[in-house]
Amino acid sequence: MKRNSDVRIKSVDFAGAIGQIGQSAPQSAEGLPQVAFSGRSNVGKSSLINRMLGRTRTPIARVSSTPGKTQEINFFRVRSDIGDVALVDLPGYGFARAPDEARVHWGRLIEGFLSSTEDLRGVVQLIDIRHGPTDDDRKAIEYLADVGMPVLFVLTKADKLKPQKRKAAIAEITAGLGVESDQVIPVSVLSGHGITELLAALGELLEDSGE
Ligand SMILES: Nc1nc2c(ncn2[C@@H]2O[C@H](COP(=O)(O)OP(=O)(O)OP(=O)(O)O)[C@@H](O)[C@H]2O)c(=O)[nH]1
Ligand SMILES: [Mg+2]
Repeated sequence: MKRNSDVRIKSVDFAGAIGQIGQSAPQSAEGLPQVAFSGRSNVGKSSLINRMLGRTRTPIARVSSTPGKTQEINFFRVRSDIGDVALVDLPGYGFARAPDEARVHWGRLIEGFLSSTEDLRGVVQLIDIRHGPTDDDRKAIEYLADVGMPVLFVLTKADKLKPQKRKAAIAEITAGLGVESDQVIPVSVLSGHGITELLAALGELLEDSGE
């Protein structure tokens, strides 16, 4: 067994995917509390999941520098000492080259999932630390607030800014979002910065939601 930061991951399996609108979550993820990762395409959702699970060398979630890599809703079943949980890798939005048809499909796929799941305990909303929230991010955040979903904000690619700029960006984005600073976690999958904090915050979220 290996330790990933302070949280011990006991096992990780790919549980399956939702590729079609209205399809239900894979059976082997059924009954597990779910945490979904939301954000624009290329922001780093799949990379973050791999890093959290200690799977950077043998990625379990597919990563690409080409936006639009994740097209399905992928479920990863995790057993860990913060509990058993399904991490849900959502396809990214705001993919500039996506035709309208793909955008509509994306919306209906995500909507179908969100409206059918009773196991979703929270959403990790990813925002690129260099750019702050885009218009699409704001729409996603608004939607999550409207449905009363607990949200943790992760600022990705923190390694791309020098320490001083990073600090300023964190303060600015946190103020702009109007949330508490402990709800905003800067991360880097390259350095591992913020991963311990994120796992701890997820542990708390799962505890608060009765898991
Ligand atoms: N420098 C740096 N690059 C990162 C970091 N996280 C992700 N990346 C890079 O960003 C690109 C996109 O990462 P993905 O994890 O595939 O992004 P995604 O959000 O899953 O994208 P979609 O599947 O298209 O929605 C890849 O080239 C990653 O290597 C980070 O913390 N630092
Ligand atoms: Mg992805």
